[in-house]
Amino acid sequence: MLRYLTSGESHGKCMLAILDGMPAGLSIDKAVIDRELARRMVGYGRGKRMAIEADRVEILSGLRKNRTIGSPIALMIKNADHSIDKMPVVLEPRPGHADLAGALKYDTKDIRDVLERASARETVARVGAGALAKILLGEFGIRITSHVIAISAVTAKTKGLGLNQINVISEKSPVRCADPDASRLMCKEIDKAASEGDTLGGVFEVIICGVPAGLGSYAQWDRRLDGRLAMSIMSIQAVKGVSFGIGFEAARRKGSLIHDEIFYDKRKRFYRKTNNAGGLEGGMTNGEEIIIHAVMKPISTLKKPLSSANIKTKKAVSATVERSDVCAVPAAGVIAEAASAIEIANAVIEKFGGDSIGEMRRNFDGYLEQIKKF
Ligand code: EPS
Repeated sequence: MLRYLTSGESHGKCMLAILDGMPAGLSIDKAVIDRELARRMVGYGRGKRMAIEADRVEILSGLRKNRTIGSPIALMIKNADHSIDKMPVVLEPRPGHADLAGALKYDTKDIRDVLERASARETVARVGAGALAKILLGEFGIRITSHVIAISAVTAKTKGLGLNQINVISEKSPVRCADPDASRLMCKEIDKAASEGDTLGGVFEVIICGVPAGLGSYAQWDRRLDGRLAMSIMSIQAVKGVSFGIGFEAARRKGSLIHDEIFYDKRKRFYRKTNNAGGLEGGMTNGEEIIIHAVMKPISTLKKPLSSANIKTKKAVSATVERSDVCAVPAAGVIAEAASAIEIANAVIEKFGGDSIGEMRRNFDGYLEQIKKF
């Protein structure tokens, strides 16, 4: 079983992740983790914090000579801005943030205690752990990518683009969008929102390819892989919805117009011409690409704040204004890649055993043979 915990406050000393359950014998290149951390930092609409930080991982445990040994792996990413004890008291909760519910729940008179951990800074630790999961998946030819398909009302047109084109174009785009025209409009919308003291949300797509059929299971509710993936992505700060394949559009179409018909060819074996299911049927992968869409709400720190009530005086006030981002949808896609990498890696370990990479490879190759002969 692959599991992880994160620790750390936004302005504490560092962010930490412990990933437990990685097989032994896997080579880990620290530069690969740093590359993922760097991808999370960029994106048009990010705030001033990203100019302060230069996120780099330190691997504290779990490796010998850059190889996994079956031990839990501890990662640390230092915060350049670590002023937690000097940060001012916060009394005016932001609508949409964890501020008020968190203060009530943990019985604190300083919302700073809440926002320091609720902050999306936490995701730097998830991206670190996810990068390790991606390295493991790479051994089995499984690749994960993401791109932004909408920011506010601007929607990208990416129909007909292959995975490599999506990758190349979106990695060059300031908003990680594979449609250059939409990219420009998205940046304009972000500028407009910034000048109005507002924030913007959007939708991103995660694509997972090279996944064999049969990961996850219908046998028990908590083994359904779509459920696990949805939980891991829903738990990303500000994500409000997750769907697979054609998602909510399924409500409008008849069964005959949505289910992906099955064909057989001696060379291709079982295959589909469509992928409306998004690669998952019965809580299991079906061998097609996994397609996930998720919506991120606009960030709740507004430069032109909404109405609130002071938790000490109880008087009507404007919500607190913190340094923040105008739009973080491009970063959210990278975080969702990491979150889904951990879930897919967990399912791979579950199916193919996880003590050593050699054992996993034998089991994986044997299973592919079994499918071939089916
Ligand atoms: C973030 C760090 C935070 C914010 C943002 C994401 O840094 P600071 O609060 O010091 O500016 O930029 O977090 C939020 C928007 C939030 O609501 O928590 C990061 O590292 O991603």
